[in-house]
Amino acid sequence: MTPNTQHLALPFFDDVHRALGAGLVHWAAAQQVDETDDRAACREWVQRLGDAGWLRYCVPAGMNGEFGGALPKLDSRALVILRETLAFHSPLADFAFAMQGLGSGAITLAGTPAQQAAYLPQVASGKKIAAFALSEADAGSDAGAMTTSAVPHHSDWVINGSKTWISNGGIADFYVTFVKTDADAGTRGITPFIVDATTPGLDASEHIAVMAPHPLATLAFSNCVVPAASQLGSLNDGFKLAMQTLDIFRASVAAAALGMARRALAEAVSYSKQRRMFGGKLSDFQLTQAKLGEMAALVDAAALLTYRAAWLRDEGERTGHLARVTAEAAMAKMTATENAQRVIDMALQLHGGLGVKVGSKVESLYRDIRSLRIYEGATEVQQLIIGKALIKA
Ligand code: COS
Repeated sequence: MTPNTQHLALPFFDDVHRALGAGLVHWAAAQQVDETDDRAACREWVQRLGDAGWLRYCVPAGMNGEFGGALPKLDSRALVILRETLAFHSPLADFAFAMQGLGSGAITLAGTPAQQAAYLPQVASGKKIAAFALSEADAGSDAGAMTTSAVPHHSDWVINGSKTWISNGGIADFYVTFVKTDADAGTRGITPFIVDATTPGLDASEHIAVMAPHPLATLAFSNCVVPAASQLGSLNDGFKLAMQTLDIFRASVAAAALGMARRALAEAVSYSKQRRMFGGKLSDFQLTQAKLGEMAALVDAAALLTYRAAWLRDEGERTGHLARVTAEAAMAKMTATENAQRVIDMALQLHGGLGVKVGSKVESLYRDIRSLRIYEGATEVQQLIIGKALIKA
């Protein structure tokens, strides 16, 4: 099944996005990856996405193309098109793509030229798998409450503590890890470090199994020594960097949800046109038409908010007036993930018994979508962000 690409004609997009979308649709439709083992499948997807050049959209090009990116800067609309299209085909392919961007995002935003040169080209080619380590058992929505710490030791830092729900945990080559460098300063005492997976004192072997397969692990840091050169950005300024990274990727989570919702709608339309019932087709009934109409409107509402958030950020980069797009990204993430859950549920209902049969597309989408309403800021966090922005304005 191939997605409709009419939305690429919207004025949010440029010709570069339209060409990207058209090429990607054909590539994605031709890919078949056995996803029985999520870790092996994720590695396979990273390799394929790297070989095909799609991961080049996860990093910027650099002044002379030295970082390997496809475009001069991280382009939110390209990320949106890639995630939407990949998620339509395989939520795991989308996940593999997205984590390369999220995991390296803080290096793109605040890395030194040496850090960028060491990591970004490898992320763009798929030779290194990236991860973003922010959450802890008692610091999920309240990210500032983290307790994993780094203390200076000679010219190094020593990390102790634990991170959890880390996507790509156990298969990543490096973890951008946010830790407390001033225990009493709350969100103003956090610094990220790039921790290579082979660093002694880092254990990523505790895998977490979730309802829709996706590599996740808990990371244990036990006197894990990292060099001063692995510090990312200014000391104690890491919370803002984490939030800036999320500002970019939250709109892309919205796009992933949108891709899944578009797939569910396409499956529902196709099924309702062939399913025989009461002497006609399922699509003949007004109840079915009303449901499909509602689903299409939920999808388009999500799409417009998602494209607006991405366009606003790109426009800020282009004009040099990069205002915060936190509230717009939050609206997109909240609406697209919540709407996708409803659309997928309605698609499943239209499939009747087949909808809950293991192996049917709507059954796997039903499981795939659920975590998107939680990760990278739960719906309730997005509501809080939007509300706070309104009060501040
Ligand atoms: N860009 C730049 N700076 C930002 C920012 C953003 N998007 N969001 C917050 N900040 C800054 C604030 O301006 C504030 O700066 P000052 O200390 O200079 O005043 C600082 O960061 C703290 O902000 P705030 O007071 O809003 O922080 P809170 O502790 O209240 O937390 C929420 C805010 C809940 C929004 C934040 O913790 C959050 O996003 N949590 C969810 C985390 C998440 O997504 N986890 C999933 C991880 S990835 S799977």
